[in-house]
Amino acid sequence: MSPYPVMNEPIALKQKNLSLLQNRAICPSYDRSKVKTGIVHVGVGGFHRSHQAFYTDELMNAGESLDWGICGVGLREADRKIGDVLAQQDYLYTLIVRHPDGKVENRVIGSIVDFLLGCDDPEAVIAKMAHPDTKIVSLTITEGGYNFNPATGEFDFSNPGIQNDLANPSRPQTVFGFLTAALKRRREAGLAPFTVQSCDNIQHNGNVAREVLLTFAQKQDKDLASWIAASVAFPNAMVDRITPVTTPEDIQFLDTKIGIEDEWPVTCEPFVQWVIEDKFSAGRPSWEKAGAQFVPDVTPYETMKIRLLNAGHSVLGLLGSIHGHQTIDGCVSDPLFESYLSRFMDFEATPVLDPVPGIDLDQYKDCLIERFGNPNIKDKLSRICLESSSKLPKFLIPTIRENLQRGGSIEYATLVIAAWCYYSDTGKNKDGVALDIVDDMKAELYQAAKGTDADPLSFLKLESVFGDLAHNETFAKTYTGMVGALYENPDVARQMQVLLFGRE
Ligand code: CS2
Repeated sequence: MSPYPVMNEPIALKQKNLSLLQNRAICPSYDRSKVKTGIVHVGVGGFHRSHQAFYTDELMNAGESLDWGICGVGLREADRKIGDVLAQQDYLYTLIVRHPDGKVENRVIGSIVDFLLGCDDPEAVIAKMAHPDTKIVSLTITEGGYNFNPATGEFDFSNPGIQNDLANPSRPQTVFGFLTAALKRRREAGLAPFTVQSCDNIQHNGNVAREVLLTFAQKQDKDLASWIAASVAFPNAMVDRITPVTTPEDIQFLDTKIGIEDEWPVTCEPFVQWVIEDKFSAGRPSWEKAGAQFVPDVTPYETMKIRLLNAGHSVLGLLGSIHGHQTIDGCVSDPLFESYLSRFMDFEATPVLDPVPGIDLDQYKDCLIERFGNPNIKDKLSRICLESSSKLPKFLIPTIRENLQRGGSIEYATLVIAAWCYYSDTGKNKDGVALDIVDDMKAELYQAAKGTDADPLSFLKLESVFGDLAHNETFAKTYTGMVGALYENPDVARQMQVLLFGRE
């Protein structure tokens, strides 16, 4: 029997219908008409909606201040759809929290109260960021959005959006142009600056945001750059909640089983974590009351999360794609992949991690495997492998480098790089089925990978990704053996078995 009662007609998700939806989902208990916008958030993807917006909604439900509502911002044409859907639903959406045992909690989130599209009306976005009520501008702009070369750390001024923003400061296209234009306006108006709060999976995300913004601002207005350097806070943070891409089945589930018409809900796991440095320029919500943790130094937490969870995802994503797996839970239910992931975490990632205050790493890793195995979170490998060129330099390559320095094991991670080469070159899995590769560097990755026959190290010569890794003899030797074997026989499971058990 279905665990859900037979529903009456589905009800459209809108403010005026919230009282009718109360018995179908947890709904905001606060008066949304009294919510002020204290946060402007750039990048309203699934992750922002399952994480920061969720924490903020929790706070308001708990009776905390209503001064921290969120105005979502999209900068590109591709963000138009989410803006339109949210506007049509009075900025409400449903978070579908799926537990491993099949339990589902549906919760209507009310903390987003507005949305602006930068490419339509840049002035409206600048004005909102410069508004006296705005205290925080937060970002989920993806690992690649910080616009620096991961190998050299240099800011990419050749990016056409950056060129536009330097030439037309009042009609910016990139986040850097918007932030500087709004901070300039606040300074001229005698207002305190907002905090710039990064929520991306980058080691020292706040420091990185500061560095790239200052580099950009210096080119535009040195005096403004000095003011930003002296007065804007950029807290570092570790953010975590697995949030797969919304599927038509999620929409259908809400409509037919729960009776909520929501055009763009978000599905996520029950686990959620946010560890933040308590450094804010103009105050902050009491997110600790909703379970966030404020610490003086977030470094060990973020390193742990990026090098175990995110790197673990990439390990499964690339090896699993070639093998023919489709999802992360599909990978960890395969004992070979589960053992491989554990071994990578225990032998390669953990030895180069510092101790993390209050966290038992063995428990953390067990919990990761359990989270990855949640059979109700169908996290597709295509999402995990998306933009690998900006993920691997942050998630996996630092572990290889540090192990090379201290003579540690590198085999498990190196096979992932070899698999990435094979994947970029052939675009197929071991059985010849085409894979859907989405990466800003797709063409360069393909060019470099396709030279492997003539020169086994060809792929590594992409210096913006690998830096000087090809010059390391130990790495070059290990990689050459693995990539050669993979091109000879793409049955990646054979090589995984050899590493795990010393035999096929
Ligand atoms: C994933 C992350 O994009 C990726 O490769 O590892 O999106 C991951 O699911 C989140 O960081 C979880 O917090």
